[in-house]
Amino acid sequence: MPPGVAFASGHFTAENIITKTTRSGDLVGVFHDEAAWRALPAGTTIYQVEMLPSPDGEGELFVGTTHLNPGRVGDEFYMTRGHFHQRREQGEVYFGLRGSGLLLLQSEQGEARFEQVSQGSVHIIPGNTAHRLINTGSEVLSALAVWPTIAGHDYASLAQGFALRVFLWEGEIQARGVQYG
Ligand code: M6P
Ligand code: ZN
Repeated sequence: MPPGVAFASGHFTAENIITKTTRSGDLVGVFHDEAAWRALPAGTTIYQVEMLPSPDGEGELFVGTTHLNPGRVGDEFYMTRGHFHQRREQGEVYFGLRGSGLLLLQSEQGEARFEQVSQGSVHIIPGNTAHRLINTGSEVLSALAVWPTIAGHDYASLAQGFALRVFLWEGEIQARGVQYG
């Protein structure tokens, strides 16, 4: 049997699945409201990534699913750390499996935009584009991703954060630009 993915839960049906958990305490400096972030138990799971085993090397692909919990740090929705690829020219595909949220995309020049993620949505992330998932719904947001094994992750270039943040403000989902300086 080849590996599969259960549409309802987004979980892989395969042997040798590799799982990585990202907890609140891992996301230092990621959320806007530092006091609210400190108030969360450091062991609170924000997201988990399941991956199928892949060979490494030019031309090979990773397949993984991110399961991003619903919740907020202060008024800001839970989100992944987000990254550029170390090999900047390498792209990626995201595919919405369950839940609802946003895919935040940002160019090297700092221009940011969103795509709506929902069950069945397909997102082609071009090269040279940072990407982050944001769960604006009340269920787990699961999205399958396919990316080249050679792509690598560059988190350091986003140490200042993305140019847009997403909050629940007076009962509405609101994106706000961020001023750095
Ligand atoms: C997706 C892919 C992975 C990534 C993961 C979590 O599954 O894009 O490469 O690691 O999401 O995102 P991040 O690394 O930004 O925490
Ligand atoms: Zn990526």
